[in-house]
Amino acid sequence: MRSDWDLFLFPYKLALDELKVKLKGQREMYRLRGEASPIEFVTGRLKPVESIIQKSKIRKIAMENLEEEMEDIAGLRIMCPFVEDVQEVVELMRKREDLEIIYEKDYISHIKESGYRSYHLVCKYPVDVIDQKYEVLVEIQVRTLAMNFWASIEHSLNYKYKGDYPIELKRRLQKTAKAVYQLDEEMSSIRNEIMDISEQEQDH
Ligand code: 0O2
Ligand code: 0O2
Repeated sequence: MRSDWDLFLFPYKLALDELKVKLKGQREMYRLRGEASPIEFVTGRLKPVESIIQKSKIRKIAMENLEEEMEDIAGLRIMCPFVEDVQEVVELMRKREDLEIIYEKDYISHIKESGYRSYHLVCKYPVDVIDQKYEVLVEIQVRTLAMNFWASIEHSLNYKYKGDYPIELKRRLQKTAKAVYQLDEEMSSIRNEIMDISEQEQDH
């Protein structure tokens, strides 16, 4: 058991704080250029110590291997207005020189059975702490506002069944996920139509 959790978690906290500032900076740049930002807002969370301990037991991760084997101690979430923005944000992340992407999981093309959709990037991010350098793992989840609405509520309902819902509830949650998917599609379609009309007006 570790007794130095605050010390252990500090580089992860620093990584989240730095990345939030950088991503909010990117959003501000879009605004200053008068362009629509693919980033609506950014949140971050450190995994609570109890959750780290619980997950390490379930996944059989030894405490001394947490840094290498637990990928979501630092979690960053980037919310996008439109579904096309998710790919744009992923491209922005791929271009960053301060971030090394280890692997990606596309739960938007490959929707989870629960109905969950999001694009995950597991990355390595370097932080300097006085006389030490760390490379911490950060899990970045990129999703639309609508996907976030669904995932946040489904997550909050999950406490009782831990994902193992009775079939009827599972079916109803899948149905709400489908409605969210249709909402994203329709919003993009409306946006495209408005953009087309604006372009036609400019041509005349
Ligand atoms: P800004 O410039 O308005 O984004 P923090 O440490 O405060 O940066 P934390 O603890 O990681 O953030 O997450 P928190 O406090 O839940 O939310 C982070 C930012 O996302 C806050 O903005 C919130 O206002 C914003 N936010 C959260 N939920 C929503 C939402 O549903 N819609 C919108 N548009 N924004 C949301 P900041 O950081 O204060 O500043
Ligand atoms: P939190 O912090 O409470 O959100 P692992 O990451 O090791 O747990 P796995 O299966 O490889 O395991 O990860 P996965 O499924 O790629 O991503 C895990 C995270 O994605 C979860 O973190 C959730 O944030 C989110 N997620 C995945 N599936 C669902 C789902 O069906 N519903 C919701 N609401 N979120 C989902 P945790 O572990 O829940 O931690």
